[in-house]
Amino acid sequence: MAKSKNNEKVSKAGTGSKSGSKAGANETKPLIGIVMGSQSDWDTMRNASETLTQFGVAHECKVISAHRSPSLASEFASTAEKQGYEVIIGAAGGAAHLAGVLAAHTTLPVLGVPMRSEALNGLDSLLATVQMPGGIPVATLAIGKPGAVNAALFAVSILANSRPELREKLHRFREAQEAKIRATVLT
Ligand code: RP5
Repeated sequence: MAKSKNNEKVSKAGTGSKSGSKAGANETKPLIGIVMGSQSDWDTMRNASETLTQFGVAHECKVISAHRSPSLASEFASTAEKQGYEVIIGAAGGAAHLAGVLAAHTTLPVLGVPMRSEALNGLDSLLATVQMPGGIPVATLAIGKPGAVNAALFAVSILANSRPELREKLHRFREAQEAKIRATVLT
């Protein structure tokens, strides 16, 4: 993955062809923005990035803090649609308002991933992310690594609505998971 600025990583993997007017074209512009509140979230959120890479989905990872860099947060989210993003993943821990703040500035789908925190083991992050008042939705995933992986998978299923090749990859992913379970022998 290329590093473009201090706080950004860009994956240029294409998704293959997109249905509609762009059929057959490789999509190398980031479709998913993975935004996290701190560098300390990266160990968890790299799992989201790796999952998107596995599906060949171009994405960008950034550190943006809702409270330490509030204007950057609003600038990113309010221009995300114009920049071509289709889904934003927002990850934060503690008083985890990042996903909600991003969602306040865009109508793109925002998926929230609560980080495991030191003080309350992520329960604080979960409640802060999930309890959005009606009107500004944040679809919240599980705490930590499973949430990071599932946010990426959820983002892929959103993109797959208009990209048959991604839908096919999701089917193959599920089949591989099932085959692994079926082949499990307890010793
Ligand atoms: C949140 O505070 C971040 O998302 C992170 O999970 C948590 C702790 O941040 P650091 O103090 O490690 O930078 O804003």
